[in-house]
Amino acid sequence: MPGYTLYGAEVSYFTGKARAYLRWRSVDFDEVLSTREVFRDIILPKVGWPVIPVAAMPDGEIVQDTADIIAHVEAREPLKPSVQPEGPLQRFVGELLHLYADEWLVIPAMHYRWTYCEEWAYAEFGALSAPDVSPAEQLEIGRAMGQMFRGMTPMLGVTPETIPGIEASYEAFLADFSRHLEAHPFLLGGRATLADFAFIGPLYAHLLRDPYPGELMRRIAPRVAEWTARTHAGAKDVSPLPADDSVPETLLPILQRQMREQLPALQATIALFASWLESAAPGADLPRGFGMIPISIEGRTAEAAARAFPLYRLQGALDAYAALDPATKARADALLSEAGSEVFTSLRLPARLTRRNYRLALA
Ligand SMILES: N[C@@H](CCC(=O)N[C@@H](CS)C(=O)NCC(=O)O)C(=O)O
Repeated sequence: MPGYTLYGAEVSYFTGKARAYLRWRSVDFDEVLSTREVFRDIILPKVGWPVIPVAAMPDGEIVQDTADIIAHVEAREPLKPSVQPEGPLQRFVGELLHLYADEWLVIPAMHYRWTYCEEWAYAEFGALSAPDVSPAEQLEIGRAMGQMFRGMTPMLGVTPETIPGIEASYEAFLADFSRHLEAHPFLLGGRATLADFAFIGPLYAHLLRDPYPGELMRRIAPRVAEWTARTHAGAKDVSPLPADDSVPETLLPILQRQMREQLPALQATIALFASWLESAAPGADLPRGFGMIPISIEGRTAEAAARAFPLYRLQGALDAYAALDPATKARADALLSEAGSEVFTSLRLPARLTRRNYRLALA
């Protein structure tokens, strides 16, 4: 039986997430570098816009968005254990961490790459895009491509004012995650789950592999560097997750940071989404952003784009919360209260979101 194909690159955040998952799942897959030709011949004609990773299923179906790629592979490969934790509380916490890794740790990931590794990143982008041309030509191609990504950093709220806050927050996150890893091989316990692969997004391609943050991580958080390399290599499970659906206490500081930093940004984005909805046609595609919102990281504030996609990952976490039975919901509420956010339980999306034609749309 033919296997899966993953179109992507080492330098890409979300390719790392999909690659680590496929390795852990032990399915037969080839990775194809997303060169200019692959964008022209496969990604743009099938997906309609330039994005990686893209996966081809064994029957040729093309899937984009890492959560959809993972869900499609899970549905086709009824292997145990599932990438999702067995316990509903564990599953909910896993979706919160998924939201944090995909849509908030992107801030330090982009900051460290584009503030400290700009020229290096241009060379990397050029080498993947046009592997057969000279290094000088690669640099030119990489510069044109990379400048688009570099240009996204102010939109994420990376500014001279916030940079000290972003660095303080990231270093504190590394310390918290290191303490967690002293007690547990993976986020929810003895085996890898969806949240681990989501963490690989920022932590592998940008924060371990890029030279400046890679040196920083190895120096101040060697346990996180070891976890990142191990999980990216295929995450050998050590033991099942706790059967009582418990969640490691050492995750609390990470959840507290998420609730403090990311939740207010999500709340502000929901308010702008609600205004946008007033004049949106049923089933409309969502814009990439709804305007600007304030963000605050370790007391440093800036305006950032109110990005639409985080609302889709938030919907995943809200769905996992809504699926809890009353007793488990009470445990989730206690955890959220310890994490400093009772607000989460009252968050509502004013409309349901879906993916249609590889884009985010109103359901
Ligand atoms: N939510 C998407 C995000 C994919 C994504 O943002 N990929 C980056 C590279 S790591 C990209 O190609 N971005 C292009 C763009 O956003 O225009 C996923 O999970 O697959």
